[in-house]
Amino acid sequence: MDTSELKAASARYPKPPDLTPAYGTAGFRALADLLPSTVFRCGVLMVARSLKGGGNTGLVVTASHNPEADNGVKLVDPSGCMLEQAWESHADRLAAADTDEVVCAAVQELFRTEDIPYGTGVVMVAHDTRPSAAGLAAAAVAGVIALGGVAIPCGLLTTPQLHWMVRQANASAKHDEGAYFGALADGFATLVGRSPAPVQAVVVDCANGVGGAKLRALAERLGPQRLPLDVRNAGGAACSGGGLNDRCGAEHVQKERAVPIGCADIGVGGRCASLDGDADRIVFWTLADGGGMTLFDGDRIAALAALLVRDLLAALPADEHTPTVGVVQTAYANGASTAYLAGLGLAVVCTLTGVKHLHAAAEAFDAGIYFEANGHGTVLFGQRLVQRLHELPDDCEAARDLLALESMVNQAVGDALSGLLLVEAVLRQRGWGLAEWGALYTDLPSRQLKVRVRDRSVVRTTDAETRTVAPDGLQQAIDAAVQAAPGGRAFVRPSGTEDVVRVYAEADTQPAADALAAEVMRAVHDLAG
Ligand code: 16G
Ligand code: ZN
Repeated sequence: MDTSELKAASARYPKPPDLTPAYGTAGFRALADLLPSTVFRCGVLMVARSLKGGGNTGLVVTASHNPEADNGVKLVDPSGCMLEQAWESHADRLAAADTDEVVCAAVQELFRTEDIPYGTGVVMVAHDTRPSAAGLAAAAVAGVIALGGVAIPCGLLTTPQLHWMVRQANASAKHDEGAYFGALADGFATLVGRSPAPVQAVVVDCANGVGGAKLRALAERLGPQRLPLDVRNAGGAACSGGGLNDRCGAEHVQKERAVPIGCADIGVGGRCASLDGDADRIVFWTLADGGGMTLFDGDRIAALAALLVRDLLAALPADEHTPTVGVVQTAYANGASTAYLAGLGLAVVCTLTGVKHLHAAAEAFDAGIYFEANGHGTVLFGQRLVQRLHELPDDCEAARDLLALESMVNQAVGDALSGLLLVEAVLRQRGWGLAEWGALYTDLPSRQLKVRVRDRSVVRTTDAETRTVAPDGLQQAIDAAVQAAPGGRAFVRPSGTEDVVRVYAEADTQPAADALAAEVMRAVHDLAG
């Protein structure tokens, strides 16, 4: 393999000497200024992945809900899903190479160990709205070209849009942005039928990110008569004082339970939603009578999705194979939501945090619903079920609705725009408002805290992060604290995206949940600090 071109190109993207980038929960993230070498090398990597997987791959420059000065890169496999986990170590090795020679050696080693055929890999490259994003996307393109690949510049896209496009492209299906909006809008139109649109527009806080412009385009495609939307914090000229993810967006709303900026005029009971900076998460919220916020998080979206899927599958004609349905959550799912889903008679599975883990577990079902409490999730339909739905007669309404759902809900990854339509469709079909949605179950009071420690990797977990195996004594301390709290549950895990250990606690009352979280935090300080 002649690596002279790669070496010369790599020299134009030198790695800062002290930087050892690590592929985190969903890719690389750092201050944007530190990232050109990492992104260049990811471009190189995704050419190799394309050659190995025999299809287009994708790369999107974004740091999701992180502050505007940060950036990052998310990598898309030929399936449209996130990069195969076995390749994360290849990404680490390449990103951490100290010299251009080591970069070339790492690439040669990769081709050898993975037995990659030589050829022309194709990488679709997109980016979010960060000021640093276009420059970093150019670094990715340079990386693609340096390994003899073809880069398809896709410009400004939400992360889920790029995942969707890669998946469609490799299925030789239409994969332009118009096709994406069409899939979502047509699916929604079928699901809501002729039922009248709500009088009150849904207010959507777009975190001043890429979701703003994309939601506007989707709204236009849907038409106000189908779904009236009031788009806020759309970025650019419509930016209401804050920058990207600054005091707004899904992460802010879910973690702080605070009304986003630009939404101060929202009245009690208004139906609102917040996206994150790259529009792969959505949570709903409203203002309660006393002024407090009521949050409708990913767990609650999963409950609506589960009701819809369960009922539609039950309405299909009997078949010798009854489709399996499962809901996948993480340890962060509120205990009340887990109990509710189990009560519906559905399989409920708990996995590690991070979409890649939930997605993989959901694929085991004919219909797999997964949502993280933070609002990232989707509904996956297996091949066998989709084929059966296509074979059923045209007048089978349940089959028609399920196929509409499959088209509306991004099959590659969680998508805030799909999530918005999913919630609206289910509420509309049932004639429900937020009150009925909220009444499905009552959340157990919970508290999340972060602890800064010297080295968060000393905390090691097992059983889908619900228990710790290190450091010594920590799990015993957590068990003792949980025992003392009525209805208590608590766990800790090292964050995959921030230099902190996260603490989660829930209990029968808010003071008890707060006290349990504080007690567990103390134990982390004492034993892992
Ligand atoms: C990333 C993950 C998200 C996870 C979060 C956990 C994807 C696309 N995103 O944002 O799923 O909930 O990390 O962050 O996988 P943490 O490790 O800092 O708690
Ligand atoms: Zn995101």
